[in-house]
Amino acid sequence: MAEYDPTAGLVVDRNLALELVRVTEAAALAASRWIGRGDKNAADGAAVDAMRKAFDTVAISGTVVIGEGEMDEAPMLYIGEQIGLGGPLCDIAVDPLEGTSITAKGGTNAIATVALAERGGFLHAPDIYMDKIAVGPGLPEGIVDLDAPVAENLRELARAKKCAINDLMVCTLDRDRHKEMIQACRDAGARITLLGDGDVSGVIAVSQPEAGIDIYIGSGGAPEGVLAAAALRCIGGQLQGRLLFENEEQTVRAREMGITDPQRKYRVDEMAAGNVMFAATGVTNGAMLRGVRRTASGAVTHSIVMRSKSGTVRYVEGHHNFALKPAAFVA
Ligand code: VTB
Ligand code: MG
Ligand code: MG
Repeated sequence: MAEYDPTAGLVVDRNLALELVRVTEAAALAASRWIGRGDKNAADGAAVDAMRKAFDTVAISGTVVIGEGEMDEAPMLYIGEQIGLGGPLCDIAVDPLEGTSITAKGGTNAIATVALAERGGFLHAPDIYMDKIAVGPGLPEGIVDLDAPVAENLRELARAKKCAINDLMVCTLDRDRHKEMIQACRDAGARITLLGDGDVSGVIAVSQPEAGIDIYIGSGGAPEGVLAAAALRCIGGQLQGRLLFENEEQTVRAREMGITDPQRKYRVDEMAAGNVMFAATGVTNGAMLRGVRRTASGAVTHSIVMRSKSGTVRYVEGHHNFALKPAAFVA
């Protein structure tokens, strides 16, 4: 008989985090076959398919709450889908290929990503835009705010970081809708990094000192906001998010998903509460992760995995041997 292990409950937890890496590795490997081939839907489909299969080997009773869409529009990893082998009840947020266009063009920063929370831990964000503002750890709560003018946010941040505004690096998606905000940052004297796609890693960058990003500002996918919040729960940092409703249909849909106050500004712990885990694998090279590299016999993957409970962040380099395990079965 096995000896009594007072940390047994934790062991399940810990192992689950590493299991998630297998899931993101599988999606990244599948997507990597489509890098630069100009077909973002094929890349996305390959990632979704591989991730879905990989979940079949994970010992959870998971419900997809942030997924590929509604049941009638997404065949796999749709919202409400039950996944996993059976095990602890949990909610799952996925973006099997965050950066489909980047992948199709062979650009930078595409990742495969997953987050896990205890049942009820994630905001059930509809697939609409979310306004986001994020800064790294160690700053006073509320130092920046979605409702404050850009110049004021930058001034406060520079003051707290004891630097000049022109030392600050802002990160945002390169979109026409951000024109005014970008101009306001430039007028205030800050520097800016414009991303083609991929605001999950853009937001996470604020909490990675080596990324050199001081603040993320701008609107992107709400599901991506929840995934980024899951990561920040583990590594610290502030993210404020507010859903952006463009029409009545979206408001109604959100109400059905339990969102009663459309104006609400969500903090990290309101988007990703309780015990949370986050994993991502690079598809193409980025500031956070290296992309999938093909070798003569297989591929090398680079992943990050973290847990809110311990705050431990691990980088995992996976060397996959396709002679023993073809890419389709890497999970
Ligand atoms: C962002 C970005 C994603 O969607 O969330 C973005 O991180 C927002 O939508 O990679 P727009 O492209 O319409 O600006 C993606 O680009 C695609 O999911
Ligand atoms: Mg996606
Ligand atoms: Mg996405």
